[in-house]
Amino acid sequence: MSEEQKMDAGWLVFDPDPKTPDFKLPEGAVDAHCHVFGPAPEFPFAPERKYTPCNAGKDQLFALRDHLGFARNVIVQATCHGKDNRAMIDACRAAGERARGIASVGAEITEDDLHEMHAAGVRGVRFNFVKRLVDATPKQVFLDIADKIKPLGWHIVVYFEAADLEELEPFLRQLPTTIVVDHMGRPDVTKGVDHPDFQRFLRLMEENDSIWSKVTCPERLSVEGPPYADVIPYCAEIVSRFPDRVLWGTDWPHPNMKSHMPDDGALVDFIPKIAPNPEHQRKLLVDNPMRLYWA
Ligand code: 0GY
Repeated sequence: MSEEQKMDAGWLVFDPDPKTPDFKLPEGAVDAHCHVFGPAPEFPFAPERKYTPCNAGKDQLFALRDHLGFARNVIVQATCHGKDNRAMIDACRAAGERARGIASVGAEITEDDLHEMHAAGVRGVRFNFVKRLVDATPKQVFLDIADKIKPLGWHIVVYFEAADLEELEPFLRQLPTTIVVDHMGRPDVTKGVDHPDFQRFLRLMEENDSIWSKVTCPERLSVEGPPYADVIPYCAEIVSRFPDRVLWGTDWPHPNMKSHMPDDGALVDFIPKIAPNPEHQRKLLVDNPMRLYWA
């Protein structure tokens, strides 16, 4: 790794030896939220990045996929690579039909670029509103990108924090495609599911069939830490109310985790706690991601 791409001090590296999950994933399960970082010598991190992670390349991701029992991955462009989607696209190509991708693009993206990405397996773009991760982008830029990707049948992944939803809601209602919200819109789990911020998110899903949620990242949202019991009610509420519009993923290699690094096998064991019903498990892990990414 070159000198300027050394990982940040205090950065935790992903667990190299996760447990074999006790929960047996259904046949064809999809890890619908994970990333690749570099490796930096081949795929350098973006100059505008807000953090420098460890290297976590496609071979390590595919080994984790097989170890946990997943059939497929959805690889989401991480902010440390900015709008340079080469590492994600390289991983999608290497996985063949076993991976799909979500890209980050700018206003300059052309139809040809989008078609090339589609051929590699990309099926959506990510709009990020988390202030510690990205500089702000004018909403009109995102709306223009949305118009460009819509004809390909792609969707939009959005990442924001609960307190920002009120301001974002009119914008989200304007987007012309399916919208997938990362990590349930990051509820503050000390506040309870009845808190107005989480209720606002549930109402948005209730009123808009086009809005999906990833019921992901207990390790990121939890205040208590493993086994993340404080996050269960939030995920369980969304899964039981919107079983046809939920996705699950590991979030490997877990960017920006400073308190602890989760065991990815233990994260898989979290699934039956938030989706106890086997039919809901099948929708969450197989039917929903297949419909959105592989149809
Ligand atoms: C996640 C969460 C985070 C980071 C990113 O693209 C990213 O850098 O998504 C975070 O720091 O909360 O989904 O991986």
